[in-house]
Amino acid sequence: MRLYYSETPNPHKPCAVAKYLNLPVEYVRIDLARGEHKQSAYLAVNPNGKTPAFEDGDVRLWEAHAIMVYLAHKAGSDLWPDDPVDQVEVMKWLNWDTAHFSRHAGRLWFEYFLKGLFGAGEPDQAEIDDAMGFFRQFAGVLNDHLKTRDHVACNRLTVADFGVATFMPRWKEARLPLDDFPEIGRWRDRMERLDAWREPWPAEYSTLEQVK
Ligand SMILES: N[C@@H](CCC(=O)N[C@@H](CS)C(=O)NCC(=O)O)C(=O)O
Repeated sequence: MRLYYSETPNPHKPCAVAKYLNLPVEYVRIDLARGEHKQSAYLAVNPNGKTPAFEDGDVRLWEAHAIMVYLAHKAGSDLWPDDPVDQVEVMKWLNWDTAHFSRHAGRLWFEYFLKGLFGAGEPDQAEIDDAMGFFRQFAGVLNDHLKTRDHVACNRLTVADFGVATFMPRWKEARLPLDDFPEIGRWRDRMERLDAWREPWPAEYSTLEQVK
Protein backbone atom coordinates (compact mmCIF):
# COMPACT_ATOMS: atom_id res chain seq x y z
CA MET A 1 0.00 0.00 0.00
CA ARG A 2 1.34 3.35 -1.00
CA LEU A 3 -0.11 6.63 0.28
CA TYR A 4 0.85 9.84 -1.50
CA TYR A 5 0.47 12.85 0.77
CA SER A 6 1.43 16.43 1.45
CA GLU A 7 1.25 18.07 4.89
CA THR A 8 -2.09 19.72 4.09
CA PRO A 9 -5.74 19.31 5.20
CA ASN A 10 -7.03 16.57 2.88
CA PRO A 11 -4.08 14.15 3.25
CA HIS A 12 -4.31 14.72 7.02
CA LYS A 13 -7.34 12.39 7.07
CA PRO A 14 -5.97 9.17 5.48
CA CYS A 15 -2.54 9.71 7.06
CA ALA A 16 -4.19 9.88 10.49
CA VAL A 17 -6.31 6.79 9.80
CA ALA A 18 -3.31 4.80 8.50
CA LYS A 19 -1.34 5.75 11.62
CA TYR A 20 -4.26 5.10 13.97
CA LEU A 21 -4.65 1.62 12.47
CA ASN A 22 -0.91 0.95 12.40
CA LEU A 23 -1.11 -0.10 8.76
CA PRO A 24 2.04 -1.03 6.82
CA VAL A 25 1.79 1.87 4.40
CA GLU A 26 4.62 3.22 2.28
CA TYR A 27 4.30 6.99 2.41
CA VAL A 28 5.29 9.07 -0.59
CA ARG A 29 5.68 12.77 0.12
CA ILE A 30 4.52 15.03 -2.69
CA ASP A 31 6.13 18.45 -2.60
CA LEU A 32 3.38 20.86 -3.62
CA ALA A 33 5.75 23.83 -3.48
CA ARG A 34 7.87 22.18 -6.18
CA GLY A 35 4.78 21.34 -8.24
CA GLU A 36 5.28 17.59 -7.98
CA HIS A 37 1.50 17.09 -7.98
CA LYS A 38 1.41 18.39 -11.56
CA GLN A 39 4.22 16.15 -12.84
CA SER A 40 3.27 13.34 -15.22
CA ALA A 41 4.56 10.67 -12.83
CA TYR A 42 2.02 11.84 -10.23
CA LEU A 43 -0.78 12.63 -12.68
CA ALA A 44 -0.58 8.96 -13.70
CA VAL A 45 -1.64 8.12 -10.13
CA ASN A 46 -4.10 10.98 -9.63
CA PRO A 47 -5.10 12.79 -12.85
CA ASN A 48 -6.68 15.53 -10.72
CA GLY A 49 -3.22 16.66 -9.66
CA LYS A 50 -4.18 16.77 -5.99
CA THR A 51 -3.15 15.02 -2.78
CA PRO A 52 -3.83 12.51 -1.31
CA ALA A 53 -3.72 9.49 -3.63
CA PHE A 54 -3.34 5.81 -2.94
CA GLU A 55 -2.28 2.54 -4.58
CA ASP A 56 -2.71 -1.03 -3.41
CA GLY A 57 -1.88 -3.51 -6.15
CA ASP A 58 -4.31 -2.74 -8.96
CA VAL A 59 -6.43 -0.50 -6.75
CA ARG A 60 -5.82 3.18 -7.40
CA LEU A 61 -7.72 5.77 -5.42
CA TRP A 62 -8.02 9.47 -4.98
CA GLU A 63 -10.35 11.40 -2.64
CA ALA A 64 -9.34 11.46 1.02
CA HIS A 65 -12.66 10.03 2.22
CA ALA A 66 -12.54 7.06 -0.17
CA ILE A 67 -8.97 6.30 0.90
CA MET A 68 -9.94 6.38 4.60
CA VAL A 69 -12.79 3.95 3.98
CA TYR A 70 -10.49 1.60 2.03
CA LEU A 71 -7.87 1.65 4.81
CA ALA A 72 -10.41 0.99 7.55
CA HIS A 73 -12.05 -1.81 5.55
CA LYS A 74 -8.68 -3.36 4.74
CA ALA A 75 -7.74 -3.35 8.43
CA GLY A 76 -11.10 -4.88 9.40
CA SER A 77 -11.57 -1.87 11.68
CA ASP A 78 -14.93 -0.61 12.89
CA LEU A 79 -13.84 2.90 11.91
CA TRP A 80 -15.80 1.75 8.87
CA PRO A 81 -18.88 -0.07 10.21
CA ASP A 82 -20.08 -3.49 9.02
CA ASP A 83 -23.74 -2.64 9.26
CA PRO A 84 -25.12 -1.14 5.99
CA VAL A 85 -27.32 1.36 7.82
CA ASP A 86 -24.31 2.54 9.84
CA GLN A 87 -22.25 2.73 6.64
CA VAL A 88 -24.85 5.02 5.11
CA GLU A 89 -24.83 7.15 8.27
CA VAL A 90 -21.05 7.56 7.96
CA MET A 91 -21.37 8.37 4.25
CA LYS A 92 -24.01 10.97 5.01
CA TRP A 93 -21.59 12.88 7.23
CA LEU A 94 -18.63 12.49 4.85
CA ASN A 95 -20.69 13.86 1.97
CA TRP A 96 -22.07 16.63 4.16
CA ASP A 97 -18.53 17.53 5.12
CA THR A 98 -17.35 17.80 1.51
CA ALA A 99 -20.40 19.75 0.37
CA HIS A 100 -20.82 22.05 3.35
CA PHE A 101 -18.73 21.99 6.51
CA SER A 102 -15.10 21.63 5.40
CA ARG A 103 -15.90 23.32 2.11
CA HIS A 104 -16.68 26.65 3.76
CA ALA A 105 -14.08 26.20 6.52
CA GLY A 106 -11.56 25.64 3.72
CA ARG A 107 -12.60 28.86 2.00
CA LEU A 108 -11.90 30.73 5.24
CA TRP A 109 -8.57 28.96 5.71
CA PHE A 110 -7.63 29.98 2.18
CA GLU A 111 -8.55 33.63 2.69
CA TYR A 112 -7.11 34.08 6.17
CA PHE A 113 -4.08 31.80 6.01
CA LEU A 114 -3.02 30.34 2.65
CA LYS A 115 -3.16 33.60 0.73
CA GLY A 116 -0.75 35.15 3.19
CA LEU A 117 1.52 32.13 3.09
CA PHE A 118 1.81 32.35 -0.69
CA GLY A 119 1.77 36.12 -0.97
CA ALA A 120 -1.46 35.79 -2.96
CA GLY A 121 -2.92 39.10 -1.90
CA GLU A 122 -5.15 40.39 0.87
CA PRO A 123 -8.14 38.43 2.19
CA ASP A 124 -11.26 39.15 0.14
CA GLN A 125 -13.90 40.44 2.56
CA ALA A 126 -16.88 39.56 0.34
CA GLU A 127 -15.60 35.97 0.04
CA ILE A 128 -15.03 35.81 3.81
CA ASP A 129 -18.54 37.10 4.57
CA ASP A 130 -20.10 34.58 2.20
CA ALA A 131 -18.05 31.64 3.52
CA MET A 132 -18.60 32.66 7.16
CA GLY A 133 -22.37 32.76 6.67
CA PHE A 134 -22.39 29.22 5.34
CA PHE A 135 -19.88 28.02 7.93
CA ARG A 136 -22.09 29.30 10.75
CA GLN A 137 -25.16 27.65 9.23
CA PHE A 138 -23.56 24.21 8.99
CA ALA A 139 -21.57 24.49 12.22
CA GLY A 140 -24.95 25.03 13.89
CA VAL A 141 -26.13 21.67 12.55
CA LEU A 142 -23.03 19.85 13.83
CA ASN A 143 -23.10 21.66 17.18
CA ASP A 144 -26.73 20.63 17.80
CA HIS A 145 -25.94 17.06 16.75
CA LEU A 146 -23.01 16.83 19.18
CA LYS A 147 -25.06 18.07 22.15
CA THR A 148 -26.09 14.50 22.87
CA ARG A 149 -23.14 12.65 21.30
CA ASP A 150 -19.38 12.32 21.61
CA HIS A 151 -18.86 11.36 17.97
CA VAL A 152 -20.15 12.38 14.55
CA ALA A 153 -21.75 9.05 13.58
CA CYS A 154 -22.83 5.73 15.11
CA ASN A 155 -22.03 6.86 18.68
CA ARG A 156 -18.38 5.83 18.35
CA LEU A 157 -15.23 6.85 16.56
CA THR A 158 -15.55 6.32 12.79
CA VAL A 159 -13.96 7.71 9.65
CA ALA A 160 -16.73 10.34 9.81
CA ASP A 161 -14.87 11.97 12.73
CA PHE A 162 -11.59 11.94 10.79
CA GLY A 163 -13.36 13.46 7.78
CA VAL A 164 -15.40 16.19 9.43
CA ALA A 165 -12.49 17.25 11.70
CA THR A 166 -10.22 18.29 8.82
CA PHE A 167 -10.10 21.98 9.65
CA MET A 168 -10.35 21.60 13.42
CA PRO A 169 -6.53 21.62 13.95
CA ARG A 170 -6.49 24.69 11.70
CA TRP A 171 -9.37 26.54 13.34
CA LYS A 172 -7.24 29.44 14.54
CA GLU A 173 -5.59 29.90 11.13
CA ALA A 174 -9.04 29.83 9.50
CA ARG A 175 -10.50 32.05 12.26
CA LEU A 176 -13.39 29.64 12.70
CA PRO A 177 -15.75 31.07 15.35
CA LEU A 178 -15.74 27.89 17.44
CA ASP A 179 -16.30 29.80 20.68
CA ASP A 180 -19.88 30.15 19.43
CA PHE A 181 -20.14 26.38 18.90
CA PRO A 182 -18.97 24.84 22.20
CA GLU A 183 -20.00 21.26 21.39
CA ILE A 184 -17.77 21.34 18.31
CA GLY A 185 -14.96 22.65 20.50
CA ARG A 186 -15.48 19.77 22.93
CA TRP A 187 -15.34 17.21 20.08
CA ARG A 188 -12.30 18.95 18.52
CA ASP A 189 -10.48 18.63 21.86
CA ARG A 190 -11.35 14.93 22.04
CA MET A 191 -9.96 14.39 18.53
CA GLU A 192 -6.77 16.20 19.58
CA ARG A 193 -6.25 13.57 22.26
CA LEU A 194 -5.71 10.95 19.53
CA ASP A 195 -1.98 10.81 18.83
CA ALA A 196 -2.59 9.83 15.20
CA TRP A 197 -4.86 12.84 14.64
CA ARG A 198 -2.56 15.30 16.39
CA GLU A 199 0.53 14.04 14.56
CA PRO A 200 -0.57 12.28 11.36
CA TRP A 201 2.60 12.75 9.34
CA PRO A 202 4.99 9.80 8.93
CA ALA A 203 8.51 9.90 10.36
CA GLU A 204 9.80 8.18 7.23
CA TYR A 205 8.73 8.62 3.65
CA SER A 206 9.85 8.17 0.07
CA THR A 207 9.93 10.91 -2.52
CA LEU A 208 8.18 10.83 -5.89
CA GLU A 209 11.55 10.57 -7.61
CA GLN A 210 12.38 7.47 -5.59
CA VAL A 211 9.20 5.57 -6.46
CA LYS A 212 8.53 6.58 -10.10
N1 LIG B 1 -11.52 16.31 -2.81
C1 LIG B 1 -10.09 16.04 -2.69
C2 LIG B 1 -9.37 17.37 -2.50
C3 LIG B 1 -7.88 17.22 -2.65
C4 LIG B 1 -7.17 18.56 -2.52
O1 LIG B 1 -7.74 19.62 -2.81
N2 LIG B 1 -5.92 18.49 -2.06
C5 LIG B 1 -5.10 19.68 -1.94
C6 LIG B 1 -4.23 19.55 -0.69
S1 LIG B 1 -5.23 19.64 0.80
C7 LIG B 1 -4.17 19.80 -3.12
O2 LIG B 1 -3.63 18.82 -3.57
N3 LIG B 1 -3.97 21.03 -3.61
C8 LIG B 1 -3.05 21.29 -4.67
C9 LIG B 1 -3.71 21.91 -5.86
O3 LIG B 1 -4.95 21.95 -5.92
O4 LIG B 1 -2.98 22.38 -6.72
C10 LIG B 1 -9.83 15.07 -1.55
O5 LIG B 1 -10.61 15.06 -0.60
O6 LIG B 1 -8.86 14.30 -1.59
